[in-house]
Amino acid sequence: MKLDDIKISRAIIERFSSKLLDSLSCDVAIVGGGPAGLTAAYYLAGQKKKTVLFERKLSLGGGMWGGGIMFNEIVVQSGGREILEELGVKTTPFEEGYFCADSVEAVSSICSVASKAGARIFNLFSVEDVRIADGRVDGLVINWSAVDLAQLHVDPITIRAKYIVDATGHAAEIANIIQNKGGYELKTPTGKLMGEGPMCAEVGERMILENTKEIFPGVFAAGMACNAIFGAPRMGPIFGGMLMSGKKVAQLLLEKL
Ligand code: 48F
Repeated sequence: MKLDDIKISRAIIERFSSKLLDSLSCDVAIVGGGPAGLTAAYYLAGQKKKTVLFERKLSLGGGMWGGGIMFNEIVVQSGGREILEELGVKTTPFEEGYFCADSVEAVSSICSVASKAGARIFNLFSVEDVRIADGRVDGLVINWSAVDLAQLHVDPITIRAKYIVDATGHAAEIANIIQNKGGYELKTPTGKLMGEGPMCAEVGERMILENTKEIFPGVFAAGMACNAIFGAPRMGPIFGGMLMSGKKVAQLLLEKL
């Protein structure tokens, strides 16, 4: 059989278009493909919820690839270990209560199980705005990341979602858009995006689970974005909180859907 270049092009265009068209309306749209967003996608898609995830970068995994200071090992506590094992990631006990995993194995495994569970994952897409109607977010405004990087003036498109997850990490980009662009109050004690505090693994990891909740009608936070929104400490290269937060947000949304 001779390979036809045009057929290859048509396959990509048709298959991608049908994936994107089928994602224009979904149960949950997750912004950010770091450990928290991917874990949430896995648990939601596994329960047959139509889950779409947008990641700005070429590769998924957010800050997990680099472990700590680019040493590609991650540390988790026992709650994080349970999730890693559920996701098929091998863990190695370090000292009592501390477990390690290879960050490359962790990221690639979580991507794989989330995708195989049925999450529709779109890399190279930036979420640049939200759609707000009747005081509730009901959609996302998306554009090619290349448009953003090249600072081109190209209008985006919109997708509809029953719920949105802000899993954008330290930047808490969706909360920022709601507050700074929309001028709305968030469901924080001050009504504002409170900003993350200095490092403290113990408090940061505890608070992240408390802070995994609805931050605006229709929008939930997961992962580091939670602590950035609620003024809690960062926790550095311990990743159990990210995984547990991703699982918790999925459980909260499963109760609602
Ligand atoms: O930063 P990130 O890994 O967030 P996370 O899942 O995990 C945090 C840890 O990596 C680490 C930590 C551990 O203690 O503190 O930082 O909470 O992943 C966030 C992802 O979201 C993407 C971004 O490129 C990254 O891969 N992202 C951010 N804003 C947007 C976005 C956006 N507007 N549109 C699409 N993707």
